[in-house]
Amino acid sequence: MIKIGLVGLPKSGKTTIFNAVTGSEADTSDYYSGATKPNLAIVEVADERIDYLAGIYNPHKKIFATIEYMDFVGIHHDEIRKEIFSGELLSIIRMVNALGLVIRGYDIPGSPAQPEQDIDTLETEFLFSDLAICEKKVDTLSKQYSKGGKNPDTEKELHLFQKCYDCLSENKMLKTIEFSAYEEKILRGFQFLTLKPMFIILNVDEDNFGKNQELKDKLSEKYKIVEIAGKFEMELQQLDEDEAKEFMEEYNILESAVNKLTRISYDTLGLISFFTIGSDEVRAWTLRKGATALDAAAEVHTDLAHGFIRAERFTYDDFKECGSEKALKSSGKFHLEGKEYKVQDGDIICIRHN
Ligand SMILES: Nc1nc2c(ncn2[C@@H]2O[C@H](COP(=O)(O)OP(=O)(O)O)[C@@H](O)[C@H]2O)c(=O)[nH]1
Ligand SMILES: [Mg+2]
Repeated sequence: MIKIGLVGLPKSGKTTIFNAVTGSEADTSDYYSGATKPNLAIVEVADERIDYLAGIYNPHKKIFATIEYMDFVGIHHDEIRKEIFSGELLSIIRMVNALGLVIRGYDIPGSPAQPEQDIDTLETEFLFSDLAICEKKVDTLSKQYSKGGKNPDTEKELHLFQKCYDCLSENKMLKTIEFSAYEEKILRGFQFLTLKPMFIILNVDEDNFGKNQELKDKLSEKYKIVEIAGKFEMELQQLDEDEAKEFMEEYNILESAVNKLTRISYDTLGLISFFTIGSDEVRAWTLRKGATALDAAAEVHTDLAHGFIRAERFTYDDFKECGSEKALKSSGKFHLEGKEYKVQDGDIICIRHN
C-alpha cells in the first residue's frame, strides 16, 4: 500500500489535518499526551467509477483503493532543540513513498504565518539529513579504496556518493540529478528524503480559504499544492454529512480535505487505478503509471502473476458507453493483452492464469 507521511514544523497542523482527513481523534498540541509513535490511518480513495460498477454487478463487497497516512508525532512544542526531526523520526519518515509538507498558513501568537520560510526550513532539514548519510558513505568508501580495495564497484559507488554529496552541498535536492539504472539501484536502499516525491498542504483558517492564489502560484512552480482549512474541517467531523457540506459551502470549500489529499497523492506519485469486477467484489487497485499487466496481476495476487496467461481488458468508459460486457465484445472493445501491456487508468481487468 502507498504510504504518505505528513511532515512539517511543530504546530503547522499536521495532526489536525490527519484528523480531518482520517476521521481520527489523535492528540493535537492542544491536548498533548506525550505519545511518540506516529499516528497511522488507512484512507479510502473515493472513486465514483467503483460506485457505478457496483450498481451494475451488485457484488457482496465493494472495495476502494486505499492510501496510508502517517502523522509523525514530533517534538513537544515547549521543547527547545536545534533539529526539527530526531534521527529516530527521520528513519521512520524514510519509509514513506511521498511526503506531504504541512505548511502553516495561519498566525499563532508571536509567530505570524511565514509559509515560504517554513518550506525553506524543511527543505534544509531534508538536505542536511541526506548530506550526512552521503558524507559518511564517501568517507567509508574512500578509506576502502585507498586501502587497496580498488575494485570497480567501490570506485563507481564512491563516484556516485561524491556526486550526491556535491549536489546536496550546493543546496540542491538529489531528485535534480539524473541517475543511471545502476545508480538508482544502489541508492534505493538509502531512502534519501530529497529523492522522494513531495507536495504541499497549505493549512489555512476558513476565513482565509481561497485567498492565497498569489502564494500558491509562486509555490506551484516547484510543488503541487492543496489548500486545506485543517482545523475547520476537523471540527466538521463532529457534524453529519449534510450539515458539514453546508458549512463548507458557506466558506466556498467545494471539496473535502480527504478527497483533495488523496488526489494530490495520486498526482504526485503518478498513480492510476484499475478495477476488477465480479459478483463477489468490485474493487479498485493502485498502480504506478507505466506499470504492466503483469504488475497488475501481482498486485491482485502473486499466484496470478506466476501463472499469467493473458489479461482480458476493457475500459471503464467503453463499458459505460456499451452498457454490458456482451455489447463490448460485439463492438470490438474487449481486448486480450500480454504481460507487457501498459495498464491505463480506468482499465477493467481479469487475469487469465493457470
Ligand atoms: N487557527 C488555526 N489553528 C490551527 C489550524 N490547524 C491547526 N491549528 C492549531 O494549531 C495547533 C497545532 O496543531 P497540531 O495539529 O497539533 O500541529 P502539529 O504540531 O503540526 O501536529 C493546535 O492548537 C491547533 O488547534 C488552522 O487551520 N487554523
Ligand atoms: Mg502533531
